[in-house]
Formats: sequence, structure tokens, C-alpha cells
Amino acid sequence: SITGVRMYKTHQEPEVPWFPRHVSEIDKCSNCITKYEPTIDPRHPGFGDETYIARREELNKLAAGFKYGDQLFDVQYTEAEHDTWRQVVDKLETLHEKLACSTYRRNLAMLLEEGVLTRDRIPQLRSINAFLERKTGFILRPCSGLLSARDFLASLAFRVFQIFKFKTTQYLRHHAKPHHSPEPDLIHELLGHVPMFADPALAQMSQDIGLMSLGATDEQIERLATVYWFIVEFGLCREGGQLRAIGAGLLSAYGELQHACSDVPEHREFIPSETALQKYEDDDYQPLYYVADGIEEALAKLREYAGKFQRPFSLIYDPYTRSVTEVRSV
Ligand code: TIH
Ligand code: FE2
Repeated sequence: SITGVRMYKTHQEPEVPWFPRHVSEIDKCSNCITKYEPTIDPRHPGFGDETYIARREELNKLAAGFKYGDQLFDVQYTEAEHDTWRQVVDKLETLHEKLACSTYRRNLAMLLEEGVLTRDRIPQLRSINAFLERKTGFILRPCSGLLSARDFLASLAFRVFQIFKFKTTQYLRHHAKPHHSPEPDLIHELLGHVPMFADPALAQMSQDIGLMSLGATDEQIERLATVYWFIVEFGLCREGGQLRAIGAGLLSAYGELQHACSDVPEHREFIPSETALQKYEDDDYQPLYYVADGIEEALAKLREYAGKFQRPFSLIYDPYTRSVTEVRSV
């Protein structure tokens, strides 16, 4: 009877939030939130700059209608934008020699050598995706705003990186503050993340965080977003006794990169269960960074943490179909 069905339902596990089962369902994971808008937030370096704001809006509109299977569009950049790119790339390159981890330096060299990343022009997403697909199967996908942590993490489960996570499409940081941007921009995504996503262990770690997020509770999402923040965005490792950056947020911000590797901030050992509970700074340099022995070690620790993560089901990811299947023990 109907009553019987209802009674049966109330005795079930608490409801699991909807999550995508196939890469195409990431179309439904583009819920945007508002933060660091240059139109309203004085902390944004572009605050009050009408030309900059208009340009952002124009570029955002291009990304808004993007759906699974769509062709990536090329963007026409202005000479001024290419200029900012050139200046930042130049500054970053000298710092990377001393402060970027070896994986980053190796992959960046490869990207430059293959002409995928170019020093004098802003590269187009299409060639970057072709490169990453060959390396780890990660794909960059434009989105038009700051995404909720749940939606952003869900796409990682399918090795899809929605850019620009906290803010829109293919726009560039404000030229007045090239050393640090309060929100991810093209320089951050392309120079910070792309060389790292070409690394199998870093790609796996990102995907694992994504898989753990599917169907997770709000509290768990918060923890996973924090782990992601401290390792994929702002993580450090030690090489030859020196601190080196593995986090994309450091690799793209030459101001913060120097700060992170200096003895000004606090450094703690990366332990996912502890890191997950730490509050973080998101509009200025971090006062605290987590240090892992290396990317593979960080991945091993994350997997240990994942093993203890409570969820009423487990998931199998099938890379051939880019889909997940839920497995429940009865
Ligand atoms: N601060 C980074 C930069 O200047 O490149 C961008 C960000 C990464 C993560 C949050 S903001
Ligand atoms: Fe990022």
C-alpha cells in the first residue's frame, strides 16, 4: 500500500544530495555565487575601472552558454592583455627556477617547447586541452562565474576542471596588481594549474577529492574544499631541504610565492584530517601553508583519509565512459 511505501522510505538513510553520474551532467553543475565582483567590492583591484568591468562582462557572456560537447571558442585578446600576460610570465619564470617544484618546472618546459603555452601571446584553451587530454585526460571547461564548492568539486570527479572556478571565463587579472589576484584569472588557471594537471599524481589527487565529494554532506564538502585549497591551490613540498610550491595559487602569484617559501608564514605538515578543519584566507596571502613530502606522498595520505570518509555507498569510476556507478552494500 501507499502507506507501506511511505513507511519504508522514512526508515531509509538520510537523503543523498543529487550528484552527476556522467561527465555530460556537469552541465547541471554550474551554479554560480557572487564574490569579489569588481562592480561592488573595493577589495577587487579592478574596482571602479569601467573598461575592465565591461571587458569582463563581455568575456563572461561567451562562457555562459557552454554545454557538454560544445566546441571551445577562441578569444580575441587585446594588445594590452597580451602585455600583462607577457609581464607576468616573465616575472614568474625567474621565480619558478628557485621556488616551483620539479614537476612543475618539467611540465612547464614541455608546454613551452611544444608551443602549447607561449610567452608572448595568451594561449587559447583548445590547444591546452589537447595537451592535457594526452597527459592525464583532464579537460578545462569554461564557466561563467564563481561556482559553489559542491559543483566545482563534482566536476573534478570526472577530470573536468571548470574554469574559472571563483570567477568567470577567460579574463585577466587587473594590470595594477599583477603579483597577486584575489580571484583566479587566466594566468592562474593556465600558468598555475595546467602544468600541474599534466602530472598523473596531482591529477589523481584532484579526481579523488572530486569523487569523495559526490553525494557528500555539506559539512564534508566544506572539508574537501579546504583540503583542495591547501594542497592543490596552496600546497608546498620539500625538495633537497627547500620549500617548493606545488599549489597553483602560488605558482601564478609571484608575490605570494615568495611569501609562502619565506619564514614569514607558518608551515605545518600536510595531514588531510587536520588540514580539512583549518580556516583559510581567500583575499590575501595565506598566513599558514601545509607542506607535503611530495605529490605522491600527498596522494597516499589523501587516500588514507578517503578510506575513513563516511558515505552510505561507494562509487566506481569508469574512465572509459567517464561515469560513476553507485555501489551500496545491503
Ligand atoms: N591568488 C592567485 C593568483 O594571484 O594567481 C589566484 C587565486 C587562486 C586561488 C584563489 S585566488
Ligand atoms: Fe585555482
